[in-house]
Amino acid sequence: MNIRRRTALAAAAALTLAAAWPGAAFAQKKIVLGFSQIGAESEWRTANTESVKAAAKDAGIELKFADAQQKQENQIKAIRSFIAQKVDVIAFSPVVESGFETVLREAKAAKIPVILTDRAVNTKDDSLYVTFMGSDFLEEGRKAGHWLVDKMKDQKGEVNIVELQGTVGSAPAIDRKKGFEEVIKADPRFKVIRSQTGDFTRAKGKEVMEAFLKAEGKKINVLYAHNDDMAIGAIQAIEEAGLKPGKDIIIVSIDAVKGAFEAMIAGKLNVTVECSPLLGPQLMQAVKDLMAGKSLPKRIVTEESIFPMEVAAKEFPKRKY
Ligand code: GYE
Repeated sequence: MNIRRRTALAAAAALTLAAAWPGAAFAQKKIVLGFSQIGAESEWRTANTESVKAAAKDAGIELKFADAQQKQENQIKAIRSFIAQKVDVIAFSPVVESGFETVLREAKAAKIPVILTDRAVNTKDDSLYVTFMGSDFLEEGRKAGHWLVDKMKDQKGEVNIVELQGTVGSAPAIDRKKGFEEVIKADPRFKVIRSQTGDFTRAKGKEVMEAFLKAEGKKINVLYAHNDDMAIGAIQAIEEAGLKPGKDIIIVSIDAVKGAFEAMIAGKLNVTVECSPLLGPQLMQAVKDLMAGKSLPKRIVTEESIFPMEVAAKEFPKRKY
């Protein structure tokens, strides 16, 4: 019997034994997953990181975790290092949509499957990743728009909106803007009078809202923030300007993190559209399925809801992030 055949037989025997006695000395080698996280820019992101780490632990998957501090170059470096370390699977949440093709090709050439979590890339070659799991950001933007249109239905006159966009070039910023516009453009009373990025952070959200207030003052009827953190930062700016957030300015945001529920209970935020960061368990399941040779759907969409201020106190105790 040649060596290759003998090795194959031994491996098959080890697998059978490992299946019969999980945890026995023959136990299979741990799956190694390289995960490149965007950063720690928001409450959402922190919850996402915790979910991924906890789920890897529960699944017995060895996680190599890299934080890119919101920089694409760091993500590319991390992915290259995962390729060099020959991890079994790479997963990452791309900070922006474009510019990842080269490194994705390198992973493909090294035969390491890539799973996109949370954010998408805008490549035409979808053979560069196995699946994309995460929310439908367009739909989130639409939900925010529909809520606002309904809220304002009895109001006369113009509805002047200021918009705090997420990270420039990121999938959630692009799609949340688009989905919202799609809905509000049906009514000419709705106007986005200022729109600028707050990079998904509280500090930037506050800073940009201060500038909006300086420029437009009491003209502002509505703030649409692409995430709760920026809305929370903006709430501070609005209060410091002597106005009442949630009353003088209606505030619509996205994520539904605990901080948003606290703001809603305090009457300062009117509504938040849910975007779940708890992607860890389904990511680990996908990694295991892949390693077991199963094929995955190209798109796995997270199911989500919307929470207006009126239900905040009742929902708060049930929130997991
Ligand atoms: O909404 C925001 C975070 O990509 C969906 O990133 C995510 C977004 C989330 O920083 O809070």
